[in-house]
Amino acid sequence: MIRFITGNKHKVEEAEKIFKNFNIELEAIDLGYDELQGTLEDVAKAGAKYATSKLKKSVIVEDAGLFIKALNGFPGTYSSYVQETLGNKGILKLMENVADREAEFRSVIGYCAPNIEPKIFLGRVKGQIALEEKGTLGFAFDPLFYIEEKDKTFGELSTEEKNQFSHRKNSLDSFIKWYSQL
Ligand code: ITT
Ligand code: NA
Repeated sequence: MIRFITGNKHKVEEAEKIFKNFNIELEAIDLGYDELQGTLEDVAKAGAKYATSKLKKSVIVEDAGLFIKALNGFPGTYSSYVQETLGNKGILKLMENVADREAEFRSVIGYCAPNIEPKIFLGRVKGQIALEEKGTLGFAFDPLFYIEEKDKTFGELSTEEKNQFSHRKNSLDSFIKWYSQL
């Protein structure tokens, strides 16, 4: 069993399905901890360490974000705040008349357990910022994130489809691979 510390129910839904394929049960716990500002890696490490010290148990946390090349990686580590303030409309506005639409979602899983230092696992996926929002599935930036091979945005993909190659799938795969040989 894995404890996933998060306040984001969409992440839980995606992660549950991924872990299920490995016959690992997921327990989601919303600890409501304050995130420090820093790289995804710093935030994931600090979050995992904090949650372990609170619960005295092994945990994973995730810090994720959308990095847009033409905006020098913005919103990046500010993704949560930017989603709540500018939203997808605001991102589209910033990307008006910008030809280079290249973007990347990144996910960093932080794992910690009592008496060990936190470990991190990175996952990424490349895509394009669409010209308009498309689809009602997924969450947050998903309707903006266009995948050329699928000719669809993440907002038009079911959880199962998104789970085939998302940043979260890649970081969790790398975590599960390591965890399985502990
Ligand atoms: P936690 O409690 O797990 O921290 P959170 O929603 O604050 O949940 P993050 O800080 O990891 O999550 O993620 C920052 C933001 O990036 C998140 O709120 C979304 O706006 C966006 N984001 C992350 N993963 C995404 C995904 O798969 N699809 C769309 N947007 C995503
Ligand atoms: Na967060």
